[in-house]
Amino acid sequence: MANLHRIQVVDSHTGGEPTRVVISGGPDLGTGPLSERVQRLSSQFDPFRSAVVNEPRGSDVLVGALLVAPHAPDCDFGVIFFNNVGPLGMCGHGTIGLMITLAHLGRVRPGTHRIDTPVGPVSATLHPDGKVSVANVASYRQQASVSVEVPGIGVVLGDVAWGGNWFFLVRSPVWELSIQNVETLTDVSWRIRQAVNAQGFPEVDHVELFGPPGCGGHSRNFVLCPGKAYDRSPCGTGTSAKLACLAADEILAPGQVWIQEGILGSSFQGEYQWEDRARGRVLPVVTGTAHVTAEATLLLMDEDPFQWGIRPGDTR
Ligand code: PYC
Repeated sequence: MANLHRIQVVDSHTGGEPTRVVISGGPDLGTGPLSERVQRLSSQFDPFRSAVVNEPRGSDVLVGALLVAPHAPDCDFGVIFFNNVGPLGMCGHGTIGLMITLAHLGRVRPGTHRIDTPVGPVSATLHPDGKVSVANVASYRQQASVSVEVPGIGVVLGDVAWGGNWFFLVRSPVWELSIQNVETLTDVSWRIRQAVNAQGFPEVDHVELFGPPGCGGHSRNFVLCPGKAYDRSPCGTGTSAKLACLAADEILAPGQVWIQEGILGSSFQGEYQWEDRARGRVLPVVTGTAHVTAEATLLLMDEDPFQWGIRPGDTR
């Protein structure tokens, strides 16, 4: 068969949110810091990203994880996460999925492992009971109580915060966070994102809504990701950004547990320690579980008009 390319993957889900780890068949991104290699992925190998996560092999909600050699000397693995529209800085649910995948493949045992990412190294602890704790990059609130005029909604109040990705965490108004309401939640979150971007925060690409918990946690969230898919899990980087805001507002003390529910009712346990109290920087730890769902080989054939996935602009 002419020009058949094989990509070996393992799929998992973390609280309902899928991750596809690329085990082999990925592009050679060279060496150097992962912040540089992720740029190479975008500039030279974007069709690979699309082939792995987009339809017809994937879907808008799927997050890919390309295993690479680490650059940071103390790391055991390197990973570059990406979604339906481009790369992600870090991914909490994806790191939990990655650890469960590596355990499934017999490549890690319970214990703590250092993982290099484009936004810095993180630690992931695989516990004997199968839970995974991710000690994420330092997280912080950049601006509190930002007021945004959103067409069709009115004034929306929220915080801009970093948790490995940039978030707008909405304080008010509050919407009904139920799975029956995801179309409305997607629509309002997308409009909020556009207004936030236009109002001086172009870096914000995730929007996080909050409401009362439904399963015994402290809060429920709905997170809209950059490519307009909503996170089925409570979002690890979004939970990290939330912890930074709770710390800044003195609502949660260091070491105190915060249970963040996602839109499906699955939850992450979060806690933090201060990295630099004066600068509002926290070190979040997010704990959750993941399950392997498939081992597969993706086939890319030259004669397939959609071998690189369906990308906006590809249709005739
Ligand atoms: O868990 O950090 C996360 C995440 C980011 C985008 C989707 N999930």
